[in-house]
Amino acid sequence: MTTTATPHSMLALSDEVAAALRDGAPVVALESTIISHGMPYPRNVEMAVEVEGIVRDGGAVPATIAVLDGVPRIGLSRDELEVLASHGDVAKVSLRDLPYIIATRAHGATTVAATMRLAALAGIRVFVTGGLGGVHRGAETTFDISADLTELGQTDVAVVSAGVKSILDIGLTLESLETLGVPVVGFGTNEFPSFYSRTSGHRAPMRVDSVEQLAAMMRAKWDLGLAGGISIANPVPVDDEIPADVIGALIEQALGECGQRGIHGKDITPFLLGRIVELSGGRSLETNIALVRSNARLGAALAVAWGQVS
Ligand code: PSU
Ligand code: MN
Repeated sequence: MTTTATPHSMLALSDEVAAALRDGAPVVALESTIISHGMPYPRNVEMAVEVEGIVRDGGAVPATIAVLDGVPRIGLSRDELEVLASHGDVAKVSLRDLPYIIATRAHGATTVAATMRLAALAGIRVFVTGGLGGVHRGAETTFDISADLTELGQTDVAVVSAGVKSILDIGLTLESLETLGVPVVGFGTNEFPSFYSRTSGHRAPMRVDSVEQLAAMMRAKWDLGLAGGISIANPVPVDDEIPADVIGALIEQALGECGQRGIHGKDITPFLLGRIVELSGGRSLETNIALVRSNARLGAALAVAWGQVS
């Protein structure tokens, strides 16, 4: 059975991605906020190019997603990646920002939420990122809860991440995902990973050890009409991990500074990521890149497995 939906007419697909979707070949979506707001230049563009290569080596076509001059693009050229990575005026675009960025013909780098939606509109079902947004610490007073969660609750895309950073409240994030009906799967682990670390102090609600089982979950969920995504948490490789107590102290410091400086809303996550890179002397950046590589390998394998059952 082949499920080739026609991509939405407002999207601009690269020739390679358009051909792959037409042929029912494996495609992996990649987000762009991680490039523009998640890592410093030029490591960000080097990472983006390298990760696309890893997806290709894994037998799938990479589709990095962003809005350029107001056009949602599915699959970017090297030059377009460079613009996202280095251009000073690229907005961080979550779901609510899409209409404005399109109408004003601006550049926007898409978050997990916005990337999921554009991927689904293109007909892509597997998406690789670094870390998910979630419920921020103190959300009981700030209401700061990422639209990544509500999007996972309604859009049919499997999202591979390295879990949730402890800049967020991991326990509340997992509770919210349960409420939203989102399966949260530990890949080869009983413990839910916390991005830089393989541990978090929270159990993964379910565990799967093969991409064939993940693809079977996707098939079962969507055949049942259970709308929404699946969160696949892939722990950072052992050799690249930063132990939870080491990174925890740096996160506390960065969070304190965030409060003192009055940074809030969509600026919080980029500020914290940048500050943690500085405080760790660059070590967190290496870990971040390593986990995205690892997620790209898993995502490509999953897209191939999905192709067998879709
Ligand atoms: N977490 C990371 N790296 C990132 C992000 C989150 O470890 O780059 C980005 C993702 O694009 C995610 C977004 O979707 O931040 C969440 O932002 P907010 O909390 O403002 O929803
Ligand atoms: Mn937020």
